Amino acid sequence: MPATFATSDPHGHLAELTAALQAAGLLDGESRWSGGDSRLWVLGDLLDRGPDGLGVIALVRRLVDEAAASGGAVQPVLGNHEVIALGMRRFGDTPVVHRGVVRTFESIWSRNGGLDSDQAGIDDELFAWLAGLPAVGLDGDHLLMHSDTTQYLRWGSTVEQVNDTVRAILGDDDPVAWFDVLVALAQRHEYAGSAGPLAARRLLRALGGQRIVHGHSIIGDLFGVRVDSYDEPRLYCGGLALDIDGGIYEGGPCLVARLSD
Ligand SMILES: [Mn+2]
Repeated sequence: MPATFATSDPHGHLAELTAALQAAGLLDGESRWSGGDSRLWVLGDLLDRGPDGLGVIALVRRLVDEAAASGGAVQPVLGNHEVIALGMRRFGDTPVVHRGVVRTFESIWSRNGGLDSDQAGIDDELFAWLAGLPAVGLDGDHLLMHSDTTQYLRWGSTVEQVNDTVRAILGDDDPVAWFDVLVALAQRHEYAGSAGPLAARRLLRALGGQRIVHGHSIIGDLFGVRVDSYDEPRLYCGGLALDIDGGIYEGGPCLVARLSD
């Protein structure tokens, strides 16, 4: 059984991501895949906020090919910042009436660390690649996704349905439907607190797996601790959820979780 790893929310921090993957034994000194038949999940928010989102995307795309050639796999997952960046690219400052409110992708993009340098590199080919990323994945007992929300269930009751629905929306030109995806993926903290286990079980029962692995909510924020006070993912929700977002852009660690051997 090959080893399975997950990392999340690199947000344009190419050097930190590279170093973390090297420390995990998945990249060599030349930044080439050295993980053999291991599997690595990258749980979204590749770009925005940090200096080199395009560099992060280029690394991940190269590793998808290199890992496959070694009998392993690298599987990126859609984050809310991919949707923000793609929405900015496609709809820009076009006013969108969403739930009775006039909004634009540009205002959300600019208020959430969007970078012109990332936008400049999103050509049609990269747009299609990002828009085609799965929203959720199942790997053994692990259910992997970007956001700690049950909103995924609005798109279907199986992993395949959820991914097909989101892909169809992002493959189309309806800005209101795009905004629905954006708002849903911006939700967070639903597995925390006393209601968390019920929410987590509902998601796991529908989509499969025994444990949710997510990014999106920085461990320091979710648990009210300093981002320099931890160097491991945080298991919570009675063991039903694992938060792997160390909070790179706030000075926290780039975490690489080893999910199984
Ligand atoms: Mn996020």
